[in-house]
Amino acid sequence: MIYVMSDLHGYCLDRIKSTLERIGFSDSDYCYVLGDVIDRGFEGVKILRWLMTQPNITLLLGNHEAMMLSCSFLFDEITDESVRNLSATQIQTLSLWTRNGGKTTIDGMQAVPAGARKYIIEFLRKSHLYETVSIGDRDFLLTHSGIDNFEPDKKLCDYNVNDFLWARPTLDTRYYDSIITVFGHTPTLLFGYEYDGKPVITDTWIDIDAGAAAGRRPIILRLDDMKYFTMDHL
Ligand SMILES: [Mn+2]
Repeated sequence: MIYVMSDLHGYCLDRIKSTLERIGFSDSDYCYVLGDVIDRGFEGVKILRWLMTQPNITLLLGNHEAMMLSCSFLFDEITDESVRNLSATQIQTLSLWTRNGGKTTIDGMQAVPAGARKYIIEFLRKSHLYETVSIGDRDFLLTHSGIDNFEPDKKLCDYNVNDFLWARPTLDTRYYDSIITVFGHTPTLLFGYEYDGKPVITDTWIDIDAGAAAGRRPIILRLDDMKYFTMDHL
């Protein structure tokens, strides 16, 4: 069976693992994580390192991983001189990331050996922006934020990277008629209090961000039967 989760934002890795165990996630199942595993919470780097070892879990990039990648200049070797030599653009990029909760990830990266940092960055560089999966006769497009500047006939490869990372769909947004677009990024609560802790499911898309960035518990959705599970408590 195929599961999706999103926007873990440094949620406790042990709770993620215990939830997967509780719901019976096995080697023959597959899980996609739709980005934003890092920042705000404390265990983002730990989650990344765990994901790197999971053969049946795939990470797609979120805007937070993209911000981390654009700050990869930080992770080579941090010395007084390298900090003094940051360019104005690098300082701006770094400031955008720290304003978005990047501090916990920077601390997490500093706590791992330089060699391991290199592999984490490599892993993110190889991660994709979207993925398509089919279950029976249903097709799904998985991506972090939905699709900005959406046009039904436009090819996926013709979109701008940021269109998959920073979109803010509304309840009126419609994507493809015959492919369900699944994403996170916008906490479902923002669509109305009735969606608190639940996915939002419309005709053409599903949002699964239950709001871990604001201290809520993430959810895992099983695409085969649309059953969702709330993660174990911290
Ligand atoms: Mn996001």
